[in-house]
Amino acid sequence: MSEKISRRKIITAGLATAAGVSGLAAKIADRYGLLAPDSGRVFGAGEALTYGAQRLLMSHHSMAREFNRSEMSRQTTVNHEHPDDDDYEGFLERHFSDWRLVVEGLVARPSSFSLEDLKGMPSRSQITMLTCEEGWSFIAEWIGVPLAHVLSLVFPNSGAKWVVFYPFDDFWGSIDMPEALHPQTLLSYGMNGKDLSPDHGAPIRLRIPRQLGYKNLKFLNRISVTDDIKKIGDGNGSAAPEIGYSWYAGI
Ligand SMILES: Nc1nc2c(c(=O)[nH]1)N[C@H]1C(S)=C(S)[C@@H](COP(=O)(O)O)O[C@H]1N2
Ligand SMILES: [Mo]
Repeated sequence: MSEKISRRKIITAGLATAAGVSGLAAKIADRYGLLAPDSGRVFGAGEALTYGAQRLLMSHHSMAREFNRSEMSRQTTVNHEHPDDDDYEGFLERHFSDWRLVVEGLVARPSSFSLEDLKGMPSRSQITMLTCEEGWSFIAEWIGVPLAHVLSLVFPNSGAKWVVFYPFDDFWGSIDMPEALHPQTLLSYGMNGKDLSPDHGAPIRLRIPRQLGYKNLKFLNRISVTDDIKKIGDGNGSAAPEIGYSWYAGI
């Protein structure tokens, strides 16, 4: 762990020095797809370098740690309860029987899937840690369908670079394709042997154990694939930068 951190620091420092000298690092980072969407902001240069350094260090297949059953937390924590929203409350009352996840954008076959459809797809269970940026965490078992599988059903265009998530609240967000196709990135419908509770994100949430809690978007409604993240919202890739958190939240 400490070895990884020091390697990361060295690379970040290297890129930072290059940036300080010529501003070339950002150009190179952009050229190789290593620039985070919010890199134009105040903390932008640093964010670009963190994201870039992690992308250089980690192959797409480096895995978040998975735990044993005996290491699961006795209690789970909720941060941000389910939305106080008429549409959401309606779906909840009807046990999401008429809810459908819309998957659209730069794809050959825009589709929508019911909760039953999603539960019928190949599933993956993983015992991982959810870590909130506020300083708490818990270990639980999440089950869901790999996002990669759902994407394979809609045929993203070869130019597709980002996957954007729209929940029932305003906390929209996005991830890049390597993260979207990672085997541990799930559209999760169950936690600790039960359906996801509303406060933990029903009907489905993004469960992305390689990134901090706030990237794990709950209460999903729609997913869109795009090649141009700058056109969405204020162009920073998610609602998080608007409240001071970086777009990229790799652990
Ligand atoms: N749609 C939506 N997703 C969200 C949030 C939110 O406010 N809205 N909060 C995030 C934050 S900050 C954290 S730490 C986790 C918490 O997940 P949990 O409530 O299941 O512990 O959800 C994330 N996903
Ligand atoms: Mo969080």
